[in-house]
Amino acid sequence: MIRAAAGAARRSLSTVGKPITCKAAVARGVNDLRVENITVAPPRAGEVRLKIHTNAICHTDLYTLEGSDPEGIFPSILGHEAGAVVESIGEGVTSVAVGDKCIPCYTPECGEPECIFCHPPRGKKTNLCPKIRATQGAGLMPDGSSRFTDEKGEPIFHFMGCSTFAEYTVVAEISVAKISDSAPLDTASLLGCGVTTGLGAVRNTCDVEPGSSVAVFGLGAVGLSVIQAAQMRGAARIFAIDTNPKKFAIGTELGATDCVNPLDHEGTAIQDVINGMTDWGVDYTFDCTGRTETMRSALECAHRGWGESCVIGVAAAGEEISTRPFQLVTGRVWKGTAFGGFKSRSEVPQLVDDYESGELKLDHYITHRFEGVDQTLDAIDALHTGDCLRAVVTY
Ligand code: NAD
Ligand code: AHE
Ligand code: ZN
Ligand code: ZN
Repeated sequence: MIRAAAGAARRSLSTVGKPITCKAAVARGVNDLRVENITVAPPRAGEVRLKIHTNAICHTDLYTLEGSDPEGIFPSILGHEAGAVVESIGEGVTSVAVGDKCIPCYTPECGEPECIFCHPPRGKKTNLCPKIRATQGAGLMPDGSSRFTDEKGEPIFHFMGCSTFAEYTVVAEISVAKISDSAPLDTASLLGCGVTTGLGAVRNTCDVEPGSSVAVFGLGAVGLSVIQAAQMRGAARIFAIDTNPKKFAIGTELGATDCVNPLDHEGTAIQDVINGMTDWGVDYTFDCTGRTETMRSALECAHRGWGESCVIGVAAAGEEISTRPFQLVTGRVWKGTAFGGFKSRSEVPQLVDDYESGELKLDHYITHRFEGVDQTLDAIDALHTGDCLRAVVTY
């Protein structure tokens, strides 16, 4: 009798199947972020509701808040680099269960046999599953509606299929990577975007081989994780390039052999500076700034005959890249990467395991810590100071 009553009491306290009112940092407009109470509806079929425990702020969140994202919609809940626990699951969800630790991923992985992106023909590798990209880019769930409403009952849009600047969020099951139950969610959140992207740009997109040379433009968490991965791959020479010399210490600690500040070479294009430090250019170059001019510089200091230049940075709406065709005719390859080419659900869990085993060092990326949704703005301010790699907000 007592056991049944306890069960009934637990169920009555449970939020399963009920709307949850919680705090969120709502992007009401360009550079207009407000902490509000919102209501998060229960997950529908194929969806999962998550309790967000930790949020790392990525530059792409700022880029969208600043109005630079052509897909940017307001009002919306931003955030896409988080550690979470499953609060409830919708009908048909089988890959995660209530209580599982997970990382929401903006590159979903449907894994369906007929998906040529999850199962590419002839073994080609990509992580660009398009299953829900259209609705995700429109700030909606796969059925075309939102799970968020504000205090007036008005809908609020989703963002990158994650929307982690809220104490609770709803995401598609195919966007949830289940991770080890022993993983610390603050560090695990880093693997939701920036650091995974840098690691994957080296390992997957460019497959950097031992003994090669690498040049990294932009030493934020993304660029530094490129350096870390290049060092792990045995690169012989690593150029670390940033206009903020304060970044060179950590760059060197992670494996950079040459630190170069473009501002020290006024009047000389940075690609000419780097080319002047090499015989024929650099084997692999990476843009981690989001500046189209720097993307061109990175390409034009790639090695004659075989150099590969990888665009990681996200450029503002309307920005385009250009170069002389001759740069490509003489053997350079211009490519890009989304989430480092990692398949989210099937490959991110291993990165968490690599961190827990000590093989993958991550703690150094967390330079600032904040508590509570209310401190999201403080965390964003920290990223703007130039002294911050990742600010983690714990909810
Ligand atoms: P960040 O702002 O922390 O770092 C950018 C760095 O570039 C800073 O250190 C800054 O000093 C430096 N910089 C600015 N101008 C420069 C110049 N002219 N030359 C050299 N360095 C310069 O950003 P982050 O969080 O590391 O992200 C880097 C970029 O990658 C952003 O554009 C972000 O949107 C993008 N991003 C893309 C993906 C993807 O999947 N493709 C994933 C995560 C982030
Ligand atoms: N909406 C933006 C997309 C910008 C972009 O390229 N996003 C990256 C992730 S940045 C994470 O910090 C990406 O992986 N895009 C793949 C995709 O499918 O969007 C724009 O510019 O339109
Ligand atoms: Zn990001
Ligand atoms: Zn797919």
